[in-house]
Amino acid sequence: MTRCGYVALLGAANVGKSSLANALVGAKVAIVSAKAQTTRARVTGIAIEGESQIVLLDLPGIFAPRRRLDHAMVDAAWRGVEDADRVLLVVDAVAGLDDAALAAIAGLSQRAGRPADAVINKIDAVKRPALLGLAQKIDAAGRFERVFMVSAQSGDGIADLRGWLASHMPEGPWLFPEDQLMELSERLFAAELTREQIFRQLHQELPYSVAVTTDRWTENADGSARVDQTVHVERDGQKAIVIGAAGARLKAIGTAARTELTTALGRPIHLFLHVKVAPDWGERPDFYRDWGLEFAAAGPRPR
Ligand SMILES: Nc1nc2c(ncn2[C@@H]2O[C@H](COP(=O)(O)OP(=O)(O)OP(=O)(O)O)[C@@H](O)[C@H]2O)c(=O)[nH]1
Ligand SMILES: [Mg+2]
Repeated sequence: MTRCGYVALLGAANVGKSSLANALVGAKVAIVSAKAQTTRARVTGIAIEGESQIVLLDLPGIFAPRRRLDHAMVDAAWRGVEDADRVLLVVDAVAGLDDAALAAIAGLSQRAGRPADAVINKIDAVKRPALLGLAQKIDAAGRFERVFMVSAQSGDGIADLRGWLASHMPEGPWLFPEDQLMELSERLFAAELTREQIFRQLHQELPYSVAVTTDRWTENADGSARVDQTVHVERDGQKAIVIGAAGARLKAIGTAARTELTTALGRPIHLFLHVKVAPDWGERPDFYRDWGLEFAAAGPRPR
């Protein structure tokens, strides 16, 4: 008898949802950075435990949206919850139940009927007594079957959580081949790895003004591939920062992204980055469509 089901990772921004998805899968499927709102759209990672396939929906965080993209991100998070068999509310052990965490719990309580557990992540960063108080508060919400304590970073508690999820997946055939780790295309995954470096290497508001697309993917006879991507920025000044003095920043971004992509795909990749000013990318439906985001999530708005 096999089991297979969808598990949505819900929570505030930056609590470690993507890190947790990677830890549960045992491979990098989702990008991670120290900045909030790194994840912009649903990323599907696939974990296997015994006879169970656990399809993890890593989602954008819940936050107060302002731009059109923000609205589409929060909308994607709630749609992910609605598409899942089970929900994991992820809470940051350090941040605790802040406004965004409470908003996630409130929204989840409105969506009754779907079983949910809570996960306190980053337990490596706090002392034990603080954890117990937080676990009690989460438990008092009355919405969660179990409250787990884990560290996606150290791996502490991950095997327990995976085992629990595996035994609570609905009975049924596996939806993905055994060796498949994610549902994202190579082109989109490659764009994500470049955006991850932009979130890691550039600061203040700049990463939020950037989108990355893979424009061409050319297979070479020797098994390597040439990948051409565009880094879209909103203003000229941002283009200069992304490129950096004598092209140094763009080179560092490209080198790090290429290394990650080569490792993930297990073959040499030649990555070429182009930077383009596209002031309106956040208002262009094609950017949303590629990522499965709802362009009109916030309804039509005057420009
Ligand atoms: N100390 C510690 N840090 C962690 C742990 N898990 C994640 N982090 C860090 O928390 C930050 C955010 O991690 P992400 O996985 O990107 O968080 P997220 O919830 O997916 O964030 P968004 O996509 O922006 O909503 C990164 O700097 C991670 O390295 C953990 O178990 N312990
Ligand atoms: Mg994330």
